[in-house]
Amino acid sequence: MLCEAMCGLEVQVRGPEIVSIRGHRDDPLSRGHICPKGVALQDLHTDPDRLRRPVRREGDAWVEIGWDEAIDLAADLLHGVQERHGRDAVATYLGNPNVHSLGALTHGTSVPRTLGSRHVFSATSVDQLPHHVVAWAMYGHQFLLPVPDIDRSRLVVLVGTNPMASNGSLWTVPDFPARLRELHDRGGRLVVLDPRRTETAAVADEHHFVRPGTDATVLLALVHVVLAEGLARPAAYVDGLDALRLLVADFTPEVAERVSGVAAQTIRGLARDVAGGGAAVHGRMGVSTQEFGVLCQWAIQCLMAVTGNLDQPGGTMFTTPAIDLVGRGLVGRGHRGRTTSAVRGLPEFAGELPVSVLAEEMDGEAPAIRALLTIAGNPVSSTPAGSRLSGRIASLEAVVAIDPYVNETTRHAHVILPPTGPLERDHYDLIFHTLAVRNTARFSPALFERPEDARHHWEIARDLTLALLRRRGCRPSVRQRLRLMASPRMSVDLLLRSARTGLSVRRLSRTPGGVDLGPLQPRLPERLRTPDRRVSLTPEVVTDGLALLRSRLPALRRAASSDELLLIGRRHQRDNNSWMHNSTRLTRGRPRHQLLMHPDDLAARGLADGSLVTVTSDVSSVRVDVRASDEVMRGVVSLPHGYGHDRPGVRMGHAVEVPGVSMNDLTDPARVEGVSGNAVLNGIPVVVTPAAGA
Ligand SMILES: Nc1nc2c(c(=O)[nH]1)N[C@H]1C(S)=C(S)[C@@H](COP(=O)(O)OP(=O)(O)OC[C@H]3O[C@@H](n4cnc5c(=O)[nH]c(N)nc54)[C@H](O)[C@@H]3O)O[C@H]1N2
Ligand SMILES: Nc1nc2c(c(=O)[nH]1)N[C@H]1C(S)=C(S)[C@@H](COP(=O)(O)OP(=O)(O)OC[C@H]3O[C@@H](n4cnc5c(=O)[nH]c(N)nc54)[C@H](O)[C@@H]3O)O[C@H]1N2
Ligand code: SF4
Ligand SMILES: [Mo]
Repeated sequence: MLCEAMCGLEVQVRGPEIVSIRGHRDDPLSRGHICPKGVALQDLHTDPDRLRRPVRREGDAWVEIGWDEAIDLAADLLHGVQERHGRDAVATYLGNPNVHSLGALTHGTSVPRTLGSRHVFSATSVDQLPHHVVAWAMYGHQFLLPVPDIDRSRLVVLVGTNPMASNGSLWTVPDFPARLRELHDRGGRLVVLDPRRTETAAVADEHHFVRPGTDATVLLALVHVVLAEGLARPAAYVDGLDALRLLVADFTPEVAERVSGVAAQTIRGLARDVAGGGAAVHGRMGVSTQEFGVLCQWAIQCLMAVTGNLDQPGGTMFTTPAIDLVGRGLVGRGHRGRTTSAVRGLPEFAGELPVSVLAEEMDGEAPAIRALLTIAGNPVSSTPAGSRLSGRIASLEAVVAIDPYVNETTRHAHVILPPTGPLERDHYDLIFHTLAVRNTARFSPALFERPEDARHHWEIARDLTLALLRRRGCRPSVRQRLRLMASPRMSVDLLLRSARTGLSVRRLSRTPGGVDLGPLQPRLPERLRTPDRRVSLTPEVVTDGLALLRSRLPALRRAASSDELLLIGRRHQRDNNSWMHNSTRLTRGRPRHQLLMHPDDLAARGLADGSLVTVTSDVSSVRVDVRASDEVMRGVVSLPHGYGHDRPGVRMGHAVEVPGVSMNDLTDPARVEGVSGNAVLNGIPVVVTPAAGA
């Protein structure tokens, strides 16, 4: 429940105590795997700093209040702002843990829907928005995201993703290390492209450094080679091969080499290898949260489609989940540009605006946004120019949070509504079964009953929705009432039964490890949601972005030979975005907050390993200790995000010895991906100097 791998866990309890947490051997997907974060659920469960009852802020102090009072206060605050300034004056930000909470998915969105503001934001636009835009443009649905069928692949190519630490993303691949071993045992290979020699690169057969933000040239060159050498063998439902050939004609391996540092020879070899079949190419954070994120995701989809690896065993495939979000229309197909942000005019996608505009919409004499509701989110730590955003949030008329922690953002809240923890609630993974390497289904009933004075996320959402409606003098429709009153368990049961797979909550409860529904199956063209059930390789919304890349090539080429430093992020297996830093289990050992820099770059600046340095971007500067490491390529420095818990009042991060800094104090909201508006979090130009007074 903490990451996308959705491992089945076996928790032994004695009364209210947890005795042990282990991987569940009978889980047909995770096969007994567990990582340190899974074990740390115990620390989360017992953490005294985790809120169990609602709190209201009085100055700098938090006062516990009852649930009725808290819901009323939250509704009064949000409704009051809407009465005074209109519906759009309240913004909602939905954070990452929403996708890991069943109740948040079944009920949570009723609150922003009821608020009816166009200012809805989420962690999607600091993460995977380019994937959704490309899936929508090529396959007709934002959630038609193919995943590498690693269990049958011959070749896996990973670009800007580090599953040894992250356990996979938009790719539910629990126990990646074992699956990689099996790939190797079959004689298969793993190739990694990353500006850092990551934990995944270290176990790969090949690792190539790539200069941050230049992957699009490499990926387009791969497509170029396949088409130029006559290696294309697309399926019959694929259109636009000739148009694609023209579009990528100038993206030769030589052009890519000059800007990215990846040898033309390597690109040619890799293209031929991918074209040989049984190959899956997957790109994640590193190629999503960068300047050309949409072009990167598009090039990867084109590469898979033209080489015939799309929808084939061993290639990239679509799932057949028991609860089919796409097939049953439970998630909309997506749409783009129905509204735009007021200040910069960035387009919405699927009803959300890019979070990079959040702070600017709070600016000025008559700001568009006057109140903020965060649901399982921490935008001050997770989105660009966090410090600046923090200042804006502090001056809002109303701030409400549904969150179990006083984090860098919720410390500004007027009231916090904390939901139950992951071991106190029922769980069925609606999202990640849709992205898994094997079709399975699992229902996990709550391990502990929720305490009398605690509330589930779904109950909070239900009560807040009803309280908001009451203030407007509205009554919920019968359908709305039914939907709000049905527990998540009932919703899942209904969805399972109506899918006619023979599954139900009762049936799944008999097999706690989960039910195996078999390997991934070819699903195209039936599963496509494009009007003509065909795949267009050249959707204009995407290919229009090529002009910008072309115009940036000279600058990228110059930068490649300059001494400019580019900042990239980093995830550690025992970090979890901006939270879980209260767990001693996860934080003990060597500190992990430092800036990594290549020894040559340190020497060139006269900096000593371990010294305190100032890192300055266009937005801000931070002081942090530097660690020499040839893991990062020359010209690249790396900081993890989610650190810097020393802001006043924050009750997260007490287990980390050195608070570190928030990487997002350096990232720049002005730098967004051109098509989607997704934040650019990698490849940030920075200057590193000795810290004054150090
Ligand atoms: N520079 C940089 N920035 C990044 C990234 C990066 O790689 N580099 N990664 C980005 C990515 S991929 C993501 S997803 C975002 C994450 O960004 P966010 O979603 O904004 O932040 P999280 O750190 O996940 O914070 C989640 C909050 O949810 C709360 N929470 C946990 N469980 C629950 C629950 O069950 N219910 C409720 N209501 N609350 C809960 C936690 O207490 C915590 O306060 O960060 C992004 N920011
Ligand atoms: N332990 C742990 N697991 C997690 C999380 C966590 O915080 N901790 N977060 C979860 C979440 S919300 C998500 S979204 C996933 C993310 O899952 P991943 O995408 O696998 O995670 P990252 O470690 O951010 O991997 C991004 C990689 O891109 C590289 N990179 C940076 N810039 C570039 C570039 O320009 N080009 C290329 N080719 N590579 C680049 C980085 O060096 C890094 O290795 O992880 C999930 N799992
Ligand atoms: S890999 Fe992810 S799902 Fe599995 S135990 Fe770790 S945090 Fe949980
Ligand atoms: Mo994420």
